[in-house]
Amino acid sequence: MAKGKRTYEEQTSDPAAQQMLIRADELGLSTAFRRADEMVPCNIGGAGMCCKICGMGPCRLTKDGQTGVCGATIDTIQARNFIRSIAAGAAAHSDHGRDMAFTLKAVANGETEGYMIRDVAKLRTTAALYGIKIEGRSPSEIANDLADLYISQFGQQRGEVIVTKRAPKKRQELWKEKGVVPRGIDREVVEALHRTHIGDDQDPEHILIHAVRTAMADGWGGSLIATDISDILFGTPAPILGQANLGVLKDDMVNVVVHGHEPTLSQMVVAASQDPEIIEYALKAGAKGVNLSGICCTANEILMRQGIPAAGNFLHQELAILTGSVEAMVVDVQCIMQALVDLASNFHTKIITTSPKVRIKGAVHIEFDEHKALTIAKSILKTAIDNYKNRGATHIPQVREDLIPGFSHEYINYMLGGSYRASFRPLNDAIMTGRVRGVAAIVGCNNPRSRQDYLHTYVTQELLKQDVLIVETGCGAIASAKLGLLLGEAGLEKVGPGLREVCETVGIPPVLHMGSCVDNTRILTVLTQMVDEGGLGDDIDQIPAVGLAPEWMSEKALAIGTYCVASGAYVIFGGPSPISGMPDRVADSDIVLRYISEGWEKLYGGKMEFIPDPDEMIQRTLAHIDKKRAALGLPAYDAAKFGRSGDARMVEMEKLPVMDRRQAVYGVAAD
Ligand code: XCC
Ligand code: SF4
Repeated sequence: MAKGKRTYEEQTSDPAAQQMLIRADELGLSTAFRRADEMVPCNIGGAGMCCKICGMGPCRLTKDGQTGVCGATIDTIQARNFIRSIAAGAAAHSDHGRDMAFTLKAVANGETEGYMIRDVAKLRTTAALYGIKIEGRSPSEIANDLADLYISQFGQQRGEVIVTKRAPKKRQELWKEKGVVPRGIDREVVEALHRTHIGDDQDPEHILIHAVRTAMADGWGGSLIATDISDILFGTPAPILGQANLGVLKDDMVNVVVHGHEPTLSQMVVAASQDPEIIEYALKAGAKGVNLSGICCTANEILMRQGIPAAGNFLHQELAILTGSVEAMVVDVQCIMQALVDLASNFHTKIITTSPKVRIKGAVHIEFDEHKALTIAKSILKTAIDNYKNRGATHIPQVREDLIPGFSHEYINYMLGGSYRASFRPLNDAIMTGRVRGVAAIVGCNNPRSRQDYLHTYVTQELLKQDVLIVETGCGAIASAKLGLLLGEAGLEKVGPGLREVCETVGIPPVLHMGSCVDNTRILTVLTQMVDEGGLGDDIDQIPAVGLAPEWMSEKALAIGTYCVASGAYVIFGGPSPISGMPDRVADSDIVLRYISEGWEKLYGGKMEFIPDPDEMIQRTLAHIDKKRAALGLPAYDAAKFGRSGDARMVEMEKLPVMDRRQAVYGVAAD
C-alpha cells in the first residue's frame, strides 16, 4: 500500500466492498475510494471561500477582510455558493418530479406502453387533497386533472405552490409570515441563479431567505410530486422481503444493474425481465435467466415495491462492475460516476445511458421514451443478454443481507391501527410516555472521504440503544440494510428497552426503510400527521425529532436539509462544512454559519449544523430530543422505566420456576 493511502478497512466498513477494493488493486484499476485518497480536496473551495461566478475572478478569499475584485465579502460568496448548490439540488429533484407528472398525464391519456394506475386509492386521496372532483369519475379522468395540476406547479409564476398546503396549518402561517412560500417550482430555481449572478443580491441573509424558498420548492414541491406519482403509478410501498449487497449478483444469470433515480425506467425493466420472451432469450444465451438488481435510489424504488435486490449504494457502483459479472449497467439520472465507462472497458460490462438529459462518452445510448417503454426495456435487456457470452472470470463476494423495506407513511399509518383504526396514535403515545425517546431520520449519500457506511451505521446503532426510532432513505438506508439493521428480529437485543417493546408489539424493525431520496417527503408527511394526531405540539418543530446526513456528498442533500430546517427540523450533516470559512475565523463573525444555525432556529425552529465527529452528532441529537421533550412537558427519558414486557421479558420469565413467574407478574406470592 502506498504511503498516506488508507487501508481497505479504513476506506469502507463493508466486507464485500473491501474484497472488491483488493481486487481493484490486483487488477491495477482505480475507484472513487483510491481517487479520493489521491485528490486532496481544495481547502479554499471546500470552505466556501472561492468565487468563480464572473470572469474577473476566480477570487480566493484567504485573508481576513479581503474581498473579491467586485468587492464581494466572504459571507456573500459563501451564501451565493450555498444557494447555488441548493438550486441545483432542487432542480434535480424537481425535474424528476416533472417527468413523473408528464408520465402520469400520458398514462391518463392512454399514450404510454406498459404503465397503468396501480394505486387508485392513493390517486383519489391525493386528488381530493386539492379539491379535484373524484366522485363518479374514472381513475384516468382524475389522473389527468392531477397531472395537469402538478405540471402547472413547475411553471407557475404567481401565488403559492399548492403542495405546501399539506404542511401543518401553523407551519403554513409561519412560511407566509416569513415570505418563503415558493411561487412556482422553476421560478425559485431560476431566481436563485439570477440573484447570484455578478452584481445582484449581495446581502448574505437576504440570499439565504431565498435559499429557503428554493429548497421549499423541492421538498414541498417537486420531490413530493415525484413520490406521489411514483406511488400512484407503481404502487404505494408496503413491507416486502428484499436483499442487499454485491452478493445478490448471480454467477449463472445475466446480471443487469439499474442505477440512478427515476422509477419510470427501472419499473419497466422489472416488468420486461419477467416477460416470457426475455426469459426464453436468456435461456437460449445459456444463462438461467435475467437477474436484476439496483444501485442508489433506483435500487430503493424497485426494492421497496417489488423486492428486487439492491446491489449496493452510491460507492458500490464501481464495485459491481469489478465483479466482472455485470452484463449491463443501465443508468438514467443523478449520482452516476463518469468513471463507470472507463472502468467497464476493462470488463465486458456495457454502460447504457437512457435519459435524453444524460450522455457519457463511451457509453451505449438507448434512449428511453415512456410511449414505447416496454419495447425499449426489452431491447435494453436483449442487449445485456447478447453480452452474456463475453463474460470473463467473475468474482462476486458472497456477502448479502436480508431486509424488509417499504414503510411508506400510508403503511405506517395502517400498521399502527389496522384498516379500521389507522392512525399515528400509538407512535405519539409511545413518544409521550417515553417508551420511544424520539425519532431520527438518517438519510443521504456515501462519501468516499469518509469510511463507507461507517458513520451511517454507527450513528444508527448508537441511537437505537437510546430508544430513538430511526427512519431511513437513500444510500443511508442501503448502508443499514447491508448490516442487517432493517430486519425485525435481528439485533433487537441491541435496541433500547422501550423501543424494543414497541417494535415487538407492532412487529416492525427499529429502523424503517422509507424509500429513495425524493421520498424524504414521506418523512415530512409522517411528521405532519404526528402533529395532526395531537399530543406532540401543534407544529413540526415541537416534535422530538432530528434529521442526519452523516455521509452526504450531493447538492440534493443540501436542498433536502434546507427544506427540513424550514419545516422545523434540526438537521445535522457529517463531514466538513462547505461554508466553514477560514479556520482561524472567530465564530462570531461567521455570518453564514451562524445564520443557518441560530438564525434559522429563531425563524423556523429548525437549524442546520455540520458536525464531523459521530459521537458529537449523537450527543447533540439526544440533547435536542430531550430538549423538545421537556418543552412539551413530557416525562424525561428514563431507560430503566421500560422493557418489562415483550419478548425479552418472556425469555427471562421462562427461566423462572412457575411459582416465581406468578410472583414476577402479579407481584403476589404463590398461595
Ligand atoms: Fe445519490 Fe439518491 Fe446521495 Fe445516494 S443518497 S448518493 S444523492 S443516490 Ni440520495
Ligand atoms: Fe470575484 Fe466578484 Fe467575480 Fe466573484 S463575482 S469572481 S468575487 S469579481
